[in-house]
Amino acid sequence: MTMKSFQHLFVMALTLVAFQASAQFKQAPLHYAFDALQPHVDKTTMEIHYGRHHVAYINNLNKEIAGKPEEKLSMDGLVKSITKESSPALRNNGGGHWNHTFFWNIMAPNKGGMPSGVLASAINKDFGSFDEFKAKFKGAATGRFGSGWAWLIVKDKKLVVTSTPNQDNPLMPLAEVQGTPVLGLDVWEHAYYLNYQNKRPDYIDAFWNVVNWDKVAELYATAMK
Ligand code: MN3
Repeated sequence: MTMKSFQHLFVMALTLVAFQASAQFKQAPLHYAFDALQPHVDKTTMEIHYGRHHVAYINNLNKEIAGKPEEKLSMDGLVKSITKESSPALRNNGGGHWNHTFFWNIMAPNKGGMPSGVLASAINKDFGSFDEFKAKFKGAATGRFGSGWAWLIVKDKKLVVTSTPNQDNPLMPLAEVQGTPVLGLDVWEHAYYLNYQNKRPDYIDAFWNVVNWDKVAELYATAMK
């Protein structure tokens, strides 16, 4: 083999290694346009949030797990494996990827309104009414100091409102309140600052216009199995 073809082979092998290392977690396509959630979530925020923030979590996650057993895990498996002993890079970026993937999926254009069926009954049973649930969720979202998420989760077959700091997730064994998320709201400033500045409560109120309750009902049914 000539030196040149050896070098060529070496570069190809390196490319393959780099490709495999970054191929574990990928961003799913957004199932609506960047401007589809306007005026509630503005186009520029969606572009930057989906196209830069979420992508950075994925890239940093793939970098962190390259060559490690975590590469073989599913997204749920990865998040459920994160404990207090995990590296901050794994915790923040693993959570960041899961949380954002989930967030894009529970929103959709021309949605909002009220939940129906089994989910609506469960909300009434566990919170008293839809309005009481919304007030509780808003309380969790406004009360989360700094960056984090507000959640509606299923815990022991009941619906519970909770919140997590940073990119933590209720599926992580380290979460203060553990359960399966069926609804989540990103309350990091990057999620709302361009459109709402410091008015996080206005962003939370607007969120109800883009919640895809059909998707939430589906997640609820799965979590109750
Ligand atoms: Mn975010």
